[in-house]
Amino acid sequence: MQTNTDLRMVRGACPHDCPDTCAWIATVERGKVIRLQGDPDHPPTHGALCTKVSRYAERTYHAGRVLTPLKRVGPKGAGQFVPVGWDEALDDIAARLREIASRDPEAILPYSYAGTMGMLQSESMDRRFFHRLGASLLDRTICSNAGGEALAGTYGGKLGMHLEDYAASRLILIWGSNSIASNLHFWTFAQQAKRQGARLVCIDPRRTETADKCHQHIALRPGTDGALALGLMHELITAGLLDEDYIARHVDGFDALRERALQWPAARAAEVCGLDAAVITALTHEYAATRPAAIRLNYGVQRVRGGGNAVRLIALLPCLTGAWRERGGGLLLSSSGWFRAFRNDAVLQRPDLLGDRRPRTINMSTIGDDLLRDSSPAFGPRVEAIVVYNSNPVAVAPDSSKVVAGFRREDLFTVVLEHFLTDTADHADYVLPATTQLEHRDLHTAYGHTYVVANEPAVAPLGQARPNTQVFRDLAARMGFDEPCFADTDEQLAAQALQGLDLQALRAQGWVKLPVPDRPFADGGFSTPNGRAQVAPPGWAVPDHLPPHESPASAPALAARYPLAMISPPARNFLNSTFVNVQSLRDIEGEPLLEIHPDDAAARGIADGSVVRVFNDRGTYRCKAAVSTRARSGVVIGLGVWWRKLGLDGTNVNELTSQRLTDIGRAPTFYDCLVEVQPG
Ligand SMILES: Nc1nc2c(c(=O)[nH]1)N[C@H]1C(S)=C(S)[C@@H](COP(=O)(O)OP(=O)(O)OC[C@H]3O[C@@H](n4cnc5c(=O)[nH]c(N)nc54)[C@H](O)[C@@H]3O)O[C@H]1N2
Ligand SMILES: Nc1nc2c(c(=O)[nH]1)N[C@H]1C(S)=C(S)[C@@H](COP(=O)(O)OP(=O)(O)OC[C@H]3O[C@@H](n4cnc5c(=O)[nH]c(N)nc54)[C@H](O)[C@@H]3O)O[C@H]1N2
Ligand code: SF4
Ligand SMILES: [Mo]
Repeated sequence: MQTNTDLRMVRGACPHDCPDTCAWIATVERGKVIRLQGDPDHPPTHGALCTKVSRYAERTYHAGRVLTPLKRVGPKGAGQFVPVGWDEALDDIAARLREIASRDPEAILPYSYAGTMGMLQSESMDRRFFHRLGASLLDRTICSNAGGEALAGTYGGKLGMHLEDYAASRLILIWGSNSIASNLHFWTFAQQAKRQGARLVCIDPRRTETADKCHQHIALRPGTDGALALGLMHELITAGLLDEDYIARHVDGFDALRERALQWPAARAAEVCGLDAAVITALTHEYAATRPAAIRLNYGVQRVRGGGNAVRLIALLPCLTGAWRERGGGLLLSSSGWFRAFRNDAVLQRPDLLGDRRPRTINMSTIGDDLLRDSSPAFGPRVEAIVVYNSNPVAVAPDSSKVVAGFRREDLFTVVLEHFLTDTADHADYVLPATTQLEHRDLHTAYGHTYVVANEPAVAPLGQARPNTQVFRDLAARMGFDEPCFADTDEQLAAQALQGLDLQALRAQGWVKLPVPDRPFADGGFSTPNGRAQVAPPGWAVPDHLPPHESPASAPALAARYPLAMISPPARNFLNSTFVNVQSLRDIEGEPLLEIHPDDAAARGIADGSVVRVFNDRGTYRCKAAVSTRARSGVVIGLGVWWRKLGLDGTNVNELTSQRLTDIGRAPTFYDCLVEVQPG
């Protein structure tokens, strides 16, 4: 787009790990981005970016940007570096990786997540490089795997309602989601529905800003959503509120589910959830009687031991009432599965470059333990090199004292591609300066809507920053990888990335909607092999409520010592640990806080604003207390994810979280964490 000679408008996509994947328009004046706004024509974005990404230019031109390659000069983890040239850095990195690979390429581990979700900068040339090298594979479980696998087992894919259709709902259960903070553009549609008379019900242990704006807030105990879903099913069954026709035609395994649900009268579920039974009964009748009724399920429910089972149970609710029949009825957890047929992942990522090799897989959620493991027949070789990009594991991975100990290993060779000196970059041997979304090309699919969004570079790379793709291209050349795919430019990668879509429309308007059917499961047609929703896919048990790893029910001795359940959901003005260093946003969030209910605070002599010690067997974290009824009693909340180095003692909430995994999906259990709190 062109307006006049001084100002240029460039179309792009928000790269962040957020369901909304907004389309943006950057205004560029003399080579500098002076303004970023939401695309008014892109239906999900609706012309508005969230507060944090409106500051993306502030982040991009931040004085702390890493703009040259840096080489470590101080002790591991001290963050002391000197600038070096790209050739020196890449030659040395390639030599080190070649030397390790000559002994065993599996001693090299890529570690990446969704700092950018772009198909190019997040999963293209990097994957080709590590596949060709034969490095260890990474199981990318840290966010959505429990719920994602659960949903795929139930519906056959990560599939759900159209975002826009929530405007037509008459009842919306916002379940495990602080939508105003983390899914703002869904909230816009929920508000439309509300203005037309819809009721909004928020199911969340914390009284979030979203809960404040809903008609009803159901503050259950963390990790008890499976019990709540079973309590609802019990009432649906016993009160005769099922859509028998929908179940008979479109659900497999209902008899076993009925048997399970009949063990969960409202009183039992209420006891587990810490609710009144009448709340569960009333919600059941409202859910069954209101048409259309929608659920916006989000990942907040699945960061506990039983998270996978809970998602399976909740995902079955709209199948039991036939809520899928109407536009505005059904459920959305993730829409990413709709993109599968249109993404050429195998072409971009080239798993065939592995040849016959089948490297071991390391779970990113247990990186704390895995960096500390010695070689063994079961584990394979000790990790000797780690290449981190699009992620900040030292801040975001659970049980961080272990993660830090791993990254401090003198014998671990660490390369970090980054914008800033994060907690992880501080531990690098080399930090390589990465471009931001304003400086590189990319293509984005989404997990909260069904549009592909393209990103054009708005400005030239700042300083010596390079796109991730270019770094892996350059490393491949130095490693002697001479397959033609390592020469593909970003333009060529973009041309390979998608199929079956109107790419001309994508280029012209910056986004294109997938041809997803209207009311996708109105008449069944799930993506399972037989088209029916599955209560229990082959090899899976009938879903049930599984108490958290750490709860009075499952670990009474532990609960006696650590009686408070801690959850650590995202702060509104940060994106995981991104933006924590943007001053204007940090000013809004203030400082790391622990929300604690007035009764729990009084019992411990804790005053609002005073410093507290939060601790368990894994560690201690000090921060200030916010005495507040946002926390229900028995639950404390540490909004995340702060940079460790900005914390009082150089730690953050993940000092306390555990590496134990979920029932399904090998995912972390961040919200399954007992602690005690004391003044100090
Ligand atoms: N502003 C902002 N937006 C973000 C992010 C961010 O860090 N900041 N992170 C992004 C990422 S990576 C993701 S995965 C998504 C996450 O998206 P969501 O999973 O929707 O995350 P939250 O909005 O924090 O919602 C989680 C909510 O679940 C609640 N919760 C915690 N435990 C339980 C429980 O056991 N049961 C129930 N019912 N609720 C529970 C928390 O109190 C919180 O309010 O958001 C994305 N968007
Ligand atoms: N206690 C607790 N811990 C959590 C969570 C929680 O709710 N509670 N949430 C978890 C969840 S849902 C997630 S998804 C993970 C997220 O964990 P991560 O994916 O590690 O997310 P971020 O902390 O945002 O770190 C992303 C980093 O990528 C960098 N980056 C961005 N774009 C680029 C790029 O183009 N190139 C390069 N080289 N780097 C780039 C950013 O500067 C940033 O430092 O955290 C998890 N950790
Ligand atoms: S973080 Fe989410 S809401 Fe904010 S601009 Fe990006 S996609 Fe939109
Ligand atoms: Mo996430």
